[in-house]
Amino acid sequence: MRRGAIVRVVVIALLAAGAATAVALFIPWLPPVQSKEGERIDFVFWVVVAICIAVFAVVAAVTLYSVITFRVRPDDDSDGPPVHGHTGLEITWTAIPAVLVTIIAVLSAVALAENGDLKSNRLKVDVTARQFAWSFKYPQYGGFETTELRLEENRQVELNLRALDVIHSFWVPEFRQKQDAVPGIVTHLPITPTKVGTDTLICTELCGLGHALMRAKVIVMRPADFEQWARAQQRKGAQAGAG
Ligand SMILES: [Cu+2]
Repeated sequence: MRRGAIVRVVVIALLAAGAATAVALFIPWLPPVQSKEGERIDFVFWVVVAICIAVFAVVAAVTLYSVITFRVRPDDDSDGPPVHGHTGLEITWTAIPAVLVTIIAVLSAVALAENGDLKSNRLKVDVTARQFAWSFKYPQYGGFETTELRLEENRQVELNLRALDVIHSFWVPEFRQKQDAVPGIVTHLPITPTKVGTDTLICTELCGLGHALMRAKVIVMRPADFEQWARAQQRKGAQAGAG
């Protein structure tokens, strides 16, 4: 390749990378992340996006340059030159993706392992999914039951999910993770909320006519507020039991 050609390919690649980066950054694709596990997932996601932008830029630049430079002239009916491959190029375009895929695999494995790590001081909540509602039990606080999920800021919760009828799936977009609730088995999901506020739990497995309405409020509270609320619920449950 002549120097002028290389400069042209690089300029097109930079323009393509710039356009793709703008699309990635200036459109709010994801809701704000509000859990530690979600932050790790987002990190892997953005690394993959960056790799995709780089690959896209190279492919777009070589394609556009070739289409413009090597297009056939009018009345040119001759055959193109016979090309039998290029060993150096083939090794390059096999080795680079192998390295990239390995990087993604390692980052994903580390994020998954860290996200599955259970802390000893975790809150435990038994989640029950049924057509078409969620309910939540707090076994560490006398086992009272609610229809909204209340969690503590910066304290890991281990959700133990059960389904009473068909497969449902637990999803809070701000927490990023999804976990199916499957009849007959108990599935688990650790979450560490990082922001006080209210989000929405959405069933993300088509589970019947009321699927679209199968939602519940998720309220992340300051530790002291959560403790106060949980103790109050526990006392109420104990009184109702005694009555
Ligand atoms: Cu459902």
